Amino acid sequence: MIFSNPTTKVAITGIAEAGKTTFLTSLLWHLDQIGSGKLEVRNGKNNPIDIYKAKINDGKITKRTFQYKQVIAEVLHTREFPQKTADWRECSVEFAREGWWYNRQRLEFVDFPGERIVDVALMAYSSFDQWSAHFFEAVANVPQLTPYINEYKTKIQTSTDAAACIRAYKELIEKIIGEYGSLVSPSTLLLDEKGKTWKDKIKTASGKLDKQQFIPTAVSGLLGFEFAPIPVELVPTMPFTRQFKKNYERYRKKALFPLIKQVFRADKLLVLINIPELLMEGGEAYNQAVATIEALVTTLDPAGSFWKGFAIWSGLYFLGWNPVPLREVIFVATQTDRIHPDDINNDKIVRLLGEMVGGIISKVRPLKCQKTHCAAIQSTYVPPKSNDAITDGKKILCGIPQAAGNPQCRTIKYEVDALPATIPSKFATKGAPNKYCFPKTCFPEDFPEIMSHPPKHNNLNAVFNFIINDK
Ligand SMILES: Nc1nc2c(ncn2[C@@H]2O[C@H](COP(=O)(O)OP(=O)(O)OP(=O)(O)O)[C@@H](O)[C@H]2O)c(=O)[nH]1
Ligand SMILES: [Mg+2]
Repeated sequence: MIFSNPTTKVAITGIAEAGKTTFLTSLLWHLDQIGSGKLEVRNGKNNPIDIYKAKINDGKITKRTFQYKQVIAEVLHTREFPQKTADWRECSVEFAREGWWYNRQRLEFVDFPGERIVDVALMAYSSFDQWSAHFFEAVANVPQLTPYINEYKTKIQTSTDAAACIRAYKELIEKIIGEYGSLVSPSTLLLDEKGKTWKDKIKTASGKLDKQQFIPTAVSGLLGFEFAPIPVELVPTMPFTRQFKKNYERYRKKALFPLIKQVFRADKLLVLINIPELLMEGGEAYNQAVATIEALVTTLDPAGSFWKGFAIWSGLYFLGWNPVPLREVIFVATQTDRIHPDDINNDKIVRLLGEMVGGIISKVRPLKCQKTHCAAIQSTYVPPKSNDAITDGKKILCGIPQAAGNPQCRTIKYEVDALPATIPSKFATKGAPNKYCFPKTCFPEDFPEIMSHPPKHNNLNAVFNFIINDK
């Protein structure tokens, strides 16, 4: 096996802000400094092994290369998490591995902007009609959106030109964008081709968001070749259907395919899921995250209908050729430093992850799937024994929460919720005082200042061991 495939291609996926780039940065930092012994590497039998002579990005450096040293330098300088990913980036790691006769192992990673993951549905839905139908199906699951959707349908029924329809679609997106990010498709509405986010585009000089600017700056597809969904019953009659179909095809080919091709080449798929944030955001965000991840994983499933259809169509299926190399999916609950270690040690976090992705795993069986948890950067700690009064269901952490009450960004003791035993069937509504609380954090005060001291992490090694060992 080692001879046949010494390279493992790993696609790092997950919805926006799951922590993909932070994970990659921390992992490369630890691998670069592997001699520091802060990353315990194990083989498939769970025995510790040594890896050495690590080379990162040893090939040709292109504009696509994830320049990890620059990212680390910036992190050290600013003492802030890496910047949001504007476009996909790749990097490679090669190292010698103890216990292998042919002892070099090579990994190739691709990191994506989370927004683009939502576009995977566009790959699965090869026609404009299917994509439109999918859009209306997805929004129908959010009853709060019904009046806006009805308004949109009425507008397009009465509009005679494509521009009016696209404008009506942007008006609809303007209403839902902040709350229901993963329903926004095509993803250029969230992050344009040049890597500018919708928030960047509408920010005023003083840093405030000017909502009036959304419609004039939003792009629904490629600039000059936009499209908007049309309800199935109207598709045959609308005068601009043909134009939208062409523009949709163009978007798929020019913008999407080169990017998604990178995910389709992966041997291993990492799906990072930020459970603390989802619990804080509530039921809708949770449902959308599950739906997005399901679309991603089922589309990539080598035995799934998408690929089977392609292989049968091309005759490859009967020759036994498998068009997708994907061997394994690893679901990772991220940013676990935002919860109390008790909830990691008692396996609650992995149980919640299992509850969230269990339905997806059963749909892609027999594809191998694993689950684990990780904090790529450990920014909190449990204060030494204290007599603090703890409210029911709360736990105490020490760190720098990005929360009201800590404007000076000092290390303080603060309360977080205990994780629930199961995913709640009903979440507290936004803004309610009993909403879950796991604040985002700043870098800890003891964050290293020097390159040779990679940051503290929790369980990063487990994810790495999953990557380098086949189940
Ligand atoms: N406490 C903590 N916060 C984290 C960690 N990783 C990420 N974050 C937080 O999550 C934010 C987003 O992290 P990124 O690594 O940029 O997330 P991403 O998945 O690459 O996001 P996109 O590039 O937008 O798709 C950061 O700015 C941090 O606030 C972590 O290990 N611990
Ligand atoms: Mg990123």
